[in-house]
Amino acid sequence: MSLSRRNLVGASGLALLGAAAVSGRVQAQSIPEAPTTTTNTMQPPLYPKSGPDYQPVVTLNGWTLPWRQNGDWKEFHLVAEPVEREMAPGMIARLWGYNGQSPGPTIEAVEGDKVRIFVTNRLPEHTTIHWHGMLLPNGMDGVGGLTQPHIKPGKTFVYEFELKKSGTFMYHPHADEMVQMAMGMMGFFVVHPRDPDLYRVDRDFVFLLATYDIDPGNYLPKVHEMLNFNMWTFNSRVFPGIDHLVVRKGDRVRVRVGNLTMTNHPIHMHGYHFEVTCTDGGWVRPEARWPETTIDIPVGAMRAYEFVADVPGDWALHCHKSHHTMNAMGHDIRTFIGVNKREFAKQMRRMVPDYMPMGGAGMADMGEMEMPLPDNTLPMMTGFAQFGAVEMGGMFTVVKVREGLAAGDYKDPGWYQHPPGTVAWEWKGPTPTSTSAPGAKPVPRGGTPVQVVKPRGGHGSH
Ligand SMILES: [Cu+2]
Repeated sequence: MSLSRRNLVGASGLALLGAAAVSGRVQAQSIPEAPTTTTNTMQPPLYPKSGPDYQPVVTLNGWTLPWRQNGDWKEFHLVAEPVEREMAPGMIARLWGYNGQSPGPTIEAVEGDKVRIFVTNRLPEHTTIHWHGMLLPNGMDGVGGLTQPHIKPGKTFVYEFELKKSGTFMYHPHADEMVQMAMGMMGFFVVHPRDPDLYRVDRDFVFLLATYDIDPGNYLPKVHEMLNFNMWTFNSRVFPGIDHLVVRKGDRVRVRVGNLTMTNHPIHMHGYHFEVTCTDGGWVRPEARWPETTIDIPVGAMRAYEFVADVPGDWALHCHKSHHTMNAMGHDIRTFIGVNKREFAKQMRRMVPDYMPMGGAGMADMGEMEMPLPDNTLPMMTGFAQFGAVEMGGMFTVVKVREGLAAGDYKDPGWYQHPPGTVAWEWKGPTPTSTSAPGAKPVPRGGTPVQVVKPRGGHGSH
């Protein structure tokens, strides 16, 4: 070995030694395996086998990354790579993600843990990982160019830090962000309190909001899109492909929602008044929690809410922007409400033989319509439940609260069996004709009140 080579090794060896004193790097002798999956249904929670007890989270249509203990360190291995994600049966998206899926696996650890995360880059371009919300040394913050060199294709970098606080964090690249996040690179990082009883819940669900612009018949998102997305997803899945949140009656439930899209999403849950208990800045003190039925998830933020599941049923959980509960929607669709479709369709069919008129009385008929679709796209509104078409897509799922489930049983219990007499029902008797509200002036049928302005002075000259 030449002297210069020896010097070079010595120099980097010195740097290693300096870091080792802080990080215990000498213990990082080998890279742990990188578990991978192509499954897109919710995997069972990963209960801790050692260390402090905690209630593990479940990731809608996702999974938790297994780790190995190496001395004081919990070691994880993330692989950034191209993946295929089924968004709902009938549509596949070619995305970038981690360990076989997008979003990446959820990372779970405990406050005070030392974590060592190996990140291997199998993308065609460089990347990094930023640990969103995490309090850590600056050089572990993952901002390419600013706090570290980029991870070139084929290379593996190591991140090491101690988990200072419990809470809910996220991970995503801080390198060519516009492309890499538009391609689906993101994941959750949940840190449980060291005290197993602190803020303990019985069920803990996590999902990330992600949006894509994928033209019907295509597989790749258009990465330059900023506002006009057409796939509005929970964990890169759309209704009816999104897992239900199965809950045992009486359980205390937490739902953690992270937003890595380019717009806010007001997440609304039916049937309950919940409390906001955590942001990506940490836990909300119990005396500062506030009641909600809709929680707006700002861009680049996480909100967790909790409730006690005391009312059984099938409760809708969805984004309240109504365009976000639609799939593959063309935004240039005209509004046809009030148009006589029959005459219009006759004229259209002269030009377009298969033309199907839609939306003459609203858009609800689209929910039940079976139209031929291009390959690899989804109907705009779809999904059926026990009473018919739900007329939703996108960011919509169901919280299923049931009596008598076993702890940790997340299996779909089917649709809710309503007690007799508790479902809205059709009136079959006579319906009286409309009458004016007491004190109101008569209104001409079928129109807004016409304001009659009498000419002043009775001359009628105008
Ligand atoms: Cu939304």
